[in-house]
Amino acid sequence: MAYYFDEPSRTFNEYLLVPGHTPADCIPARVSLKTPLVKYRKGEEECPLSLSVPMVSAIMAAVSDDKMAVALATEGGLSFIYGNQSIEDEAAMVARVKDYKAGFVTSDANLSPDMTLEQVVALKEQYGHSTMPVTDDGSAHGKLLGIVTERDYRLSRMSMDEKVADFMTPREKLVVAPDGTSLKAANDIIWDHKLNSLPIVDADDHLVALVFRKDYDSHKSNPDELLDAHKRYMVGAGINSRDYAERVPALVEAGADVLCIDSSEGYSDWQKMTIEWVREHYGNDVKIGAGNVVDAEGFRFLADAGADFVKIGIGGGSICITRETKGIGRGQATATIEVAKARDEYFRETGVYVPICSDGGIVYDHHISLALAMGADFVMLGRYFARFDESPSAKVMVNGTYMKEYWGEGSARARNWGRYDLGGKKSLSFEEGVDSYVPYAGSLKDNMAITLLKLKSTMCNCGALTIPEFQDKAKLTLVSATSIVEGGAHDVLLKDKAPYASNTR
Ligand code: RVP
Repeated sequence: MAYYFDEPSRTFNEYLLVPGHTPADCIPARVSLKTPLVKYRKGEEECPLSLSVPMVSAIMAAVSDDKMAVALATEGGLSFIYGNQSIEDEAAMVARVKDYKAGFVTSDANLSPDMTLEQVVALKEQYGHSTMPVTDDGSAHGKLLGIVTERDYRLSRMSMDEKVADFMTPREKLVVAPDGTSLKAANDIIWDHKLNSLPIVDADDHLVALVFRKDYDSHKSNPDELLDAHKRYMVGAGINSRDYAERVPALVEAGADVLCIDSSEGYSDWQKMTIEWVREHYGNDVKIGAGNVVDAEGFRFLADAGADFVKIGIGGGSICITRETKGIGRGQATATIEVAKARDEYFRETGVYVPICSDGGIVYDHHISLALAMGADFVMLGRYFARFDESPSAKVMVNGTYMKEYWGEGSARARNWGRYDLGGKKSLSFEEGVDSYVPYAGSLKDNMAITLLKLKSTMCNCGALTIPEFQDKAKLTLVSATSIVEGGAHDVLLKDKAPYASNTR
């Protein structure tokens, strides 16, 4: 006979936190959001890999590329580069994150000396940069011949045919610094010479990068940034349970800090075999998460198989229709609560703490607080990050409002059938995800600042200064349907709904 769970399957919307005592020194400025990313013997050793903030971006083509990874690591979270691309392309994205030197910019708008003022103006409009290097071949790393800034030309006085060579500031008048110059030293040169930008050149005078005054300032103002032992941004990468023998070595070689098996349903022998292969070839040096599961059995299976963290969630993603098409899944809150209990039991039995990640279904910022209070160590988000400038998808105008495209990995657009496949003919695949728009929301930095402040504030309401303390002290209550109505603005006529809604979703 089939097994029946006693409790219904519940979502985050059905829960609220009840405040606890807030001591006078419990203020958002003192809250630490540091959280473990991979398993460790809690109480005996430090976690070898932690996040500064408990947010990771989803393993999705519409969400996590190298640009997103740099932006998120700057704020203390981590991206998992999407795996539904060739091994070479995924490894190249990982390598670009690891090679990224904060403050050292590879210029995307470059000039050659024979270009015209008209082309300069067009490039400025296209890229929005007022400083453009001039190189012999017009590339980002050609031999440096000069620089053009707005101070070099006057549109009202000059002909649009004038050549760059005739009005650029030539190489001999430029202050440059050699490759290998530290950011601090570059900044000193910028200040000493009252520059706005400093070209970095190699021994043959080829352009390596530009350092801008404003970038150095922003670097200093990111105390949470997630860096490895060599001060490079940390990055994760998605893998699958088919081509791991080729993909894992390429990603490790490229410098991935952590891997995650990306599958809609992770309680399977395929995941076990993938983890075992990694352990056989790399021991514990390569960190690998697994999932997704939604109950204690699934967690135990992956923890026993050696997963470094376990991801929770089936069918709760905003673009996911797995529950409709296949009738499998579980409410994200219930799944998180049950897996968290299994994680704690596993820790009591073995002394090993396996972090868990609540993946999908975070709609409001306060859902992050709820997921953590329920025991998640961190959360994975797709829709949330897809809305920002840094996501790889297109920004489009729909009915007068800016939107970003966002599509599921199980949609016909992504064609990531491997994530859902259990073997068999590809032609028989069916969709488990949709293609959609999400409202464009601006920069990741601005949005995350608000989200994290809300989280810290909630933690203080519960008297907690750290995530483990929050999980320990949190008091949660189920809500009735009518109390949900009471929780929103009600019985008033809203003057302008837009700002209220856009901040939270
Ligand atoms: P959300 O943050 O609610 O947009 O959910 C993102 C999550 O949804 C992903 O991390 C993944 O687990 C899941 N997903 C991705 N594609 C699909 C699909 O097409 N069904 N689901």
